[in-house]
Amino acid sequence: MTDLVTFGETMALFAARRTGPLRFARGFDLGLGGAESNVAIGVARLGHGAAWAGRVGADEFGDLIRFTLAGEGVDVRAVVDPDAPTGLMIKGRRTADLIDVRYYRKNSAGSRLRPDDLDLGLITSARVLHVSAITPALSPSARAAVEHAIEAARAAGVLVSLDVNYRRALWTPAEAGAWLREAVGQVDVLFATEAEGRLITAVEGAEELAKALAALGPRHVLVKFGAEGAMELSDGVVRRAEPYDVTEVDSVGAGDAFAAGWLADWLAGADPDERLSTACAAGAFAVTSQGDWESLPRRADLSLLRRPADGVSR
Ligand code: KDG
Repeated sequence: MTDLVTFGETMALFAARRTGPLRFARGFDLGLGGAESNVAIGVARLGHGAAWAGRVGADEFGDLIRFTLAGEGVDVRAVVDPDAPTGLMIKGRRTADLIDVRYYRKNSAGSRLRPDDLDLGLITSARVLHVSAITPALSPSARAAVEHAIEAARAAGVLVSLDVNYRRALWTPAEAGAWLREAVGQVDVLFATEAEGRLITAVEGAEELAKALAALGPRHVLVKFGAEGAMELSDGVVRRAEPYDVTEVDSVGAGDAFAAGWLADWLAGADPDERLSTACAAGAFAVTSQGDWESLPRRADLSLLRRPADGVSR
């Protein structure tokens, strides 16, 4: 039994060291990234049990993913696929402020995820199932896996959380919108940016959008404004959180960190204001260093953002 179960594709991540066109990058840092495994790491760092399921290739990158996640305390339920490679994500820095992500994931092991890969007993005995709308865009079998897991979790009374995480490299806004409109009625928690929310329902204004999304089913709607903070609509009550003042180095993964912070505090039974604040703090930590998840906070780190005037913690 674990607190949170999530699954999806995690890829080997090559991050260019130099700014400029990718062909001049010369050197790359090797790591890993995947929206759902980023959430699993974030939840584990904040003190809760987190399991991640997915498919990886029988290759060095698959080993990197399995061993790194296990090292972060995540319960890894990976299928090692001998017939497909681990997918790749290449992160370039086109300018100092513009990150350019490319995927090499078509027919990857992760995209071959299927319903049989999931341990339904693990899902139905958890407190939270977290999925992203990246997975249904990967392949018909991956889509079936998400739908199957949501159905099983709902039937067992497990909190179902969905992060839109729209990836235009994988599907069109119309395709994503059609899937999301079906899915949103099956989930308890929805994470979206304003633009992502409008894939589901074309309503202007963040508060009106959140209300329109909540009317479709989710009890908790989280609208993220990036560096401008976030808004939550839960049980008809709107809360807004100001952003933390940090220097942004790499914004990729901030949304996953936000979801991890929110879900960890939901698991902890935190007060809703504190829960939203933890979500924003986790998102803020995520942008402070290179990598999609490396700078995610532990509980003790959260207070560091209320930092001393000289910026030194002793
Ligand atoms: O949010 C960041 C993640 O999504 C990233 O680590 C992986 O982009 C990714 C994807 O599509 O899975």
